[in-house]
Parts: sequence; structure tokens; C-alpha cells
Amino acid sequence: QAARGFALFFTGLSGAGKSTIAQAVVAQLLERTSRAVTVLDGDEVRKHLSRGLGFSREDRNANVTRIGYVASEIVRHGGVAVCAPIAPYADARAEARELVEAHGDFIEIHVATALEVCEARDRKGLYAQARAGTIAHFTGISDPYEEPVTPELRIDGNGGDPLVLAGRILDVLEERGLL
Ligand code: GGZ
Repeated sequence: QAARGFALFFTGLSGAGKSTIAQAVVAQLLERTSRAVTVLDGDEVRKHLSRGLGFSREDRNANVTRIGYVASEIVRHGGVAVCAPIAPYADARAEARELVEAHGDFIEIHVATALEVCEARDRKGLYAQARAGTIAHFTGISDPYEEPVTPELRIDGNGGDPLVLAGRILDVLEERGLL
């Protein structure tokens, strides 16, 4: 019978390492499964699915719910959806979970990286702009991030090799019978 689909839902601050770890997970998944793996990364989603949405609570939640809906369709067909939005609000994460769990497993992965570490990385210069007040409502600086209380997995994103962190995620998937 067809394998049960699942969604990996990464959440964390900008610069926490969500995309990097997600990419490493996808590469390792593709070596282990012949299933279709679809990536719904924050940046890409906002270019297409969520084009025109901003960063108010309402818009962020709309963005996260849309991601949850697309992930649920992928999961319904036995696929793997890899999502990596900031998803700062618990209510929208719960809604995404509900959509996906109607059809398969929802693995929430909190990439826990200290704000100071994200800010020191500042790969896109956005933290500097947020501090300067050029960008308003910036997560962690002038906008909230509600930490997941009981994610399936919490990963320390303050350092460490993304390949090793990805490997740990695959171990969890295997333990859960998803691989
Ligand atoms: C947070 C922002 C903001 C504000 C632009 N707050 O590090 P990045 O650049 O590449 O990822 C961030 C991305 C966040 O989009 P998401 O769709 O993941 O957010 S949410 O889940 O909250 O809907 C960052 C950039 O967009 N960015 N302005 N004000 N991040």
C-alpha cells in the first residue's frame, strides 16, 4: 500500500538556519526514499503562493495557513512536504497542523537559535535594518516569536553542522516509521 505522507514543518527566527537545515534534510531524504519531496520555503512561497502578503499578524497567519493547506494536499497524496516559514504564532501553526494531520503526520521542528546568534549572522542585513527602524515588525526585534511548547523536535541552531542536524531529523523519521 502507499506510504503515509508527512510534513516537516520548520519554525524559527529569521537566520535561525531553517532553510539550510531543510535543504540538507531534503538531500538526505532523496537518497532514502523514492517519494516526491516538495519544498515550501519561506522566500519562495512569498514570491508565489503568498504574493502580496506583508508581515502583520493577519498576513503571517494567512501565509502559514496557506502553506499548511498545500502541505496537506501533498501529504494526502502520500508525498513529503518540507515547510520552512518563521511561523511566529502558535495559533497558525496549530491550524497548519490540523490541516496536515487530517491526512498524515505533522512533524514540527523548532530550530532554536538565540536571537543574538541570528543577528550576528545577519546574512541579508535585515536585523541591522530592523534595529535602525527601517523595517518595522521584524520578528525578534519589534515583533513576537511564540516558541513552540511541544514540537516533535527541537534543534539547537546555534552552531553545529547542518548535515549532522539533518541526520538527526532523519533518525527521528525512521524511529516513527516514516522512512
Ligand atoms: C521577519 C522578514 C520581515 C519581517 C522580511 N519579519 O531571513 P529571511 O528574510 O530570508 O526570512 C524572512 C522572511 C520571513 O518570511 P516568512 O514567510 O517565513 O514569515 S512568516 O512565517 O512570519 O509569514 C526574512 C524576510 O522574510 N522578512 N520582513 N518583518 N522576516
